[in-house]
Amino acid sequence: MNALDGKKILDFTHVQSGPTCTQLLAWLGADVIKVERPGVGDATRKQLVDVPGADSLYFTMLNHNKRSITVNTKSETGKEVLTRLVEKCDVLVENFAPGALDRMGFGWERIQEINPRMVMASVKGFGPGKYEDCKVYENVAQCAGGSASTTGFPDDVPMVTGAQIGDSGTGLLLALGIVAALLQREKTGRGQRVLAPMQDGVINLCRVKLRDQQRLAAGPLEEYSQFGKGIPFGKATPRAANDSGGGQPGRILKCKGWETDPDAYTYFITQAAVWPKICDLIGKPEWKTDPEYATPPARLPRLDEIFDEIQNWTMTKTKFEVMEECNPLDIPVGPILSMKEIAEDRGLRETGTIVEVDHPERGRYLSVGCPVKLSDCHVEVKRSPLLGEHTAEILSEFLGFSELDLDRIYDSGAVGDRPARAR
Ligand code: CAO
Repeated sequence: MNALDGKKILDFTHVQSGPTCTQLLAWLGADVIKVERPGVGDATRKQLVDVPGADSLYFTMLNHNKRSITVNTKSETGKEVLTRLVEKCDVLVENFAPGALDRMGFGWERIQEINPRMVMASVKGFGPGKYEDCKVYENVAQCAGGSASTTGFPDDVPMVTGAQIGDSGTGLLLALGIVAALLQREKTGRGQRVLAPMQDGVINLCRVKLRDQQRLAAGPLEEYSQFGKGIPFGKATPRAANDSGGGQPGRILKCKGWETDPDAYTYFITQAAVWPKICDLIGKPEWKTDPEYATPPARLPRLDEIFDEIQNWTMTKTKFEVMEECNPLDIPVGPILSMKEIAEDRGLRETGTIVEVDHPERGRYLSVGCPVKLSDCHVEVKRSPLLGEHTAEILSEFLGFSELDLDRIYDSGAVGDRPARAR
């Protein structure tokens, strides 16, 4: 038994943000039925293809544990099938461009008419307001959500991050909204609309930068490296390079091998509580008592010098040796792991965070497993569905269409070709 067993999700999502949400719901036990256009499917199936003819990794890594039905929801028969799906499911999740569902004839009013218990959940680029009609992709959200203006080096252009905080980040938030709406439905009997705008999702993750924006009014941000360098602050929260976002100063420092290995670095945090241990470790015991270095406020204008000295020590160690020496001393450090190292990490395989999955078209590949672990809900990562793989079983078993209906539905062309075994 899994947490969301019995919950039926009508998955109208595509690309990354929506599929992240429904994949998580599927991992937690929901029956997720992905509706795709016949012969076309989610655009990502054929994007960034590495194995000719097979679904791409982009698609397979975002659509685990789902079933796929192909329906042209703009045709009359397709609308009939979609209506039946809305009747039978608990949640409709979508991340179409604004207005697409209304144009299809399945706006919120209509959904409520068909199934008042349905939760209708959407990812959009922006919430209500002047940008609500815009199409949005990941990097647009990172820029509009304050991430890009605060990421990168102060004397360089704004930067987007590798973590897909706009797409996958917002998808995770949508899943939370859906589960909350389902819990509320238990008391009210009613569904509701759930909206997760990507801009809001990114702003939520950039909270500390809005904190710093307001602190600027009280003077320079002393924990930023730029303070120690004497560079004046402007009107807005600046890009902070690799400075830590909290009250404990941290930097990325070179480790042994950095000259040839682009990832031979460690993150090093000079947490106040372990300052004496750091001083001993790097061979500067006098800094423990020297008033110029002994307290956090005294250190703030000297962070460049302090981190240079720590780096002289880290450069004599590999990033893993730094970890091994610092961990027993409770000094917070973290190796800069490459994707290759993450892919090969035995521990991550054992926890199911990185999983190996078999696929009939592409063979074995790695995927990212469920990021939350529940002690009483066992997640088994299953391969993504082929396009329309479950059309026949969903039409007959899940929706209960009769043989006569099935002949009519297939003949209309609304659900793609009839598979041989379903004839
Ligand atoms: N049968 C018939 N038509 C279908 C269908 C089906 N099964 N599934 C989708 N369609 C139609 C839609 O109804 C829509 O038609 P209209 O334009 O006539 O209304 C059309 O396919 C395309 O949908 P779209 O506009 O959402 O797709 P797009 O590729 O042009 O835009 C994206 C993609 C992501 C920019 C847009 O969907 C969007 O802004 N989504 C919201 C924000 C979001 O989630 N962005 C992140 C995506 S992950 O990077």
